[in-house]
Amino acid sequence: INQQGCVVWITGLSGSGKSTLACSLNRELHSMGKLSYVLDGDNVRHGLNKNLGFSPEDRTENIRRVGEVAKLFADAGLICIASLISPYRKDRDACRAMLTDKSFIEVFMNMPLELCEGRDSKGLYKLARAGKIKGFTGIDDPYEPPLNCEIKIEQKNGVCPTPCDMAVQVVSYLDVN
Ligand code: GGZ
Repeated sequence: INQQGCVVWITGLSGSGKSTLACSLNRELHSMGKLSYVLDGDNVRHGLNKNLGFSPEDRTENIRRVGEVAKLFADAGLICIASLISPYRKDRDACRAMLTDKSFIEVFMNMPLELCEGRDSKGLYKLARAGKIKGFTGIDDPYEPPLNCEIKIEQKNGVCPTPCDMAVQVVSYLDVN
């Protein structure tokens, strides 16, 4: 193995396609013989971060811990794919600051709220609109979009890129071979 580690940090609203991209990118990298690993907010919250909720302080701690773990993976030479809403800019920037230049690649899922809400695969937006979940990102908790991300994933002519298209976009940026 001769591989330089890095962190691909995927940020965006619930339902914006973060996990889909993470999974597709992971598969693509594996098929290229690269070592990669996905840290997904939803999964990490069942283990490492099961004592954390969705208050601003807990989200900050969630991101901090995942950032530290991602850094360890990168130090070990892996491409670590972190997919979390990570709604606050300062928290993402703190993760970036843990890593050297070029080894933190921020990917912004730039999908309109209406699209994410329309998908609502788990019915969480509906619950948030009904006031049954408080502090839901995009509804009554802020999402601060990146100001200087490396990669933006967005619709073209009103069409969403496929999981494969998204993965290819990231892989080309990473310049792995
Ligand atoms: C946002 C919430 C909330 C609130 C539960 N706000 O789409 P999902 O369901 O499967 O993924 C979301 C997940 C977000 O966890 P993260 O660790 O990525 O969030 S953060 O980075 O902000 O710490 C969503 C679900 O948890 N979920 N309550 N109030 N998303």
